[in-house]
Order: sequence, then C-alpha cells, then structure tokens
Amino acid sequence: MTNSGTTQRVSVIGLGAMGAALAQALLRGGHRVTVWNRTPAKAEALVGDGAVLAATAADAMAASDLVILCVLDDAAVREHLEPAAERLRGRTVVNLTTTTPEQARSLGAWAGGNGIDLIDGGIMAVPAMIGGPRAFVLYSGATAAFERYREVLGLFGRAEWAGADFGAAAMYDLAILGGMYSMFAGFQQGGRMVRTTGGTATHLATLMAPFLQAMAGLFGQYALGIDDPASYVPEQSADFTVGALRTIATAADESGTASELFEVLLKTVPGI
Ligand code: FVH
Repeated sequence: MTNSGTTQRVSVIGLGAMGAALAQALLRGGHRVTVWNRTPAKAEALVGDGAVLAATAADAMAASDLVILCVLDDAAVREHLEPAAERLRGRTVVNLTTTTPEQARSLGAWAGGNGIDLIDGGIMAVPAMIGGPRAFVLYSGATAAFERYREVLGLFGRAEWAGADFGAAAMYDLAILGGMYSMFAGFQQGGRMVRTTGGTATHLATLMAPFLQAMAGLFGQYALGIDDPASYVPEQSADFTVGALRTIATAADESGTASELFEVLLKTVPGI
C-alpha cells in the first residue's frame, strides 16, 4: 500500500533480474501485482510472495491500469505491446527496458496513436539497489500519467522527471552510463600503467576512487561551459588540459601500455 493508502493493480512484464526486483518492490509496497515472463519458472518466488501469474503477456496487460515492461530490448517490447494495442487503450505503460532515445520516441508515437499513455524510464541502479536510498529512475513522456503514478514508481527509487520528450529519460540514462564507462576505461588504463612501476591496480583503486569522487564535485562548473558557453570562464584553460593529456599519453607510451584512450580524450577538449 502507498503512503496515501491506495492499493493499485500493477502488471510487470519481464521477470529477469531487474523485472523481478521491480515486482518485489511493488509487492512490498502492498500493491496487487500481476506478472508474466516468457520463462514462467522465474515467477515462482514472486507468486510465493503474493503475485498472480498471468497465462499470457496480453492477459497480464489486461489485468492492470498500470503496466510495467522490463525486458531485454526494444524488439522484445514491441513484440508484446503491438499485438495488445487494443487492450492497452486508456492504460499507462511504463517501459523500463533500456532503449535509445529514438526508440523511445518511436514507441511514444505508437502509444499516442493507440490511446495509450507511455512513460519511458531509465533505471539508475542494479537489481539489489531497487527500493533502496541510492536508486533512482529517470522518467519522461506522458506527464499527467507520471504524476498519477509517481508514488507507485517511487517504490523503485527516487523518481526523477526528465521531461515530456519521450526520449529524454533514455538520453540522460545513456549519458550517465557513458560517463561511467569512460571512468572505468581510465581505471583500466591506469591499472596497467602503475603495474609497470611495481604498483598494483588494487592500490590504485584505493587512491583513485576518493580523488574522482572529489573531482565529480566540479561537474556543476563544467556544466556551465556546455549550457551557456558564452558566459563561461573556465578555471583550467584548454591549453593546460591539452598539455596534461599529452603528458599522460607520453607516460602511457613510455610504459608500453599505450591505448587510444588519451588520443580520443584530446579530441574532446572544448575549444581545441
Ligand atoms: N540488471 C541491471 O543491472 C540493469 C540496470 C539498468 C536497466 N537494465 C535494463 O533492464 C532490462 C532487463 O534487464 P535484466 O537485468 O532484467 O535482464 P535479464 O535478467 O537478462 O532478463 C531479461 C528479461 O527479458 C526477457 N526477454 C528477453 N527476450 C524476450 C522476448 N523476446 N520476449 C519476452 N521476454 C524476453 C527475459 O525472459 P526469459 O529469458 O526469462 O524468458 C527476461 O525476463 C534491460 O533492458 C536492461 O538493459 C538492467
């Protein structure tokens, strides 16, 4: 049950690691949860906890006004939504499957044409974090539907609204993941470099993690340079950044661990 005491009927399509965690959060929240998964055995634990297993995806969609999808990819979403268009008319579909912004926009246009409120979402958590204090989920698309179901969606983690553009949540999601993968690439390269001077990646991890956490505090300053370049006065000049990257690239070369990473980063320095 939600804080306001309203029990909702909610269906969850897709019970992989993430879909199962979402369904558990809804059950913990006191909602009436109907589930469906292509491989029905994955529903057993949830049924034991009170969920109802639908015989088909279409039956699951017909059981609730709020239908949540968390399957592998956009193709799997389409495979199940498109044949059920008529049943879904007037309902709210929340797609938490990772897709590109264009795929989300295309699905939003399809939903609009079929009288379905679509909210696209990007989950910023791993399954074990769902419902915990560090999880958040980005949403975009049907604004009124999001406000209607905000409290239910808040069971997964903080619900962050990204805007009415159906592709906005996916864009923020992929932008954040892009930052994460860039950081991991830097760590991989650094680990190889310190090993050539007798160090270890394990020691590097203990040094790099707190330093990068502190550096993340500068995002706000960098953001001004992107959002409003005309009024931005950089603290560190482009020349300084280029010089630093060249020195790092030379050190990588000298250590025999050179990769293309720093050459690529050089191309991203603003004003160069
Ligand atoms: N797990 C994570 O940490 C990330 C966090 C960020 C968001 N992602 C996205 O969530 C989607 C699902 O991810 P998942 O972790 O649940 O993935 P799996 O455990 O591999 O489960 C995949 C489910 O998708 C079903 N499925 C696959 N293809 C089809 C299909 N053609 N028709 C119907 N269902 C399909 C699969 O069914 P089954 O194999 O059990 O029968 C699972 O239920 C994903 O977009 C992540 O990027 C998770």
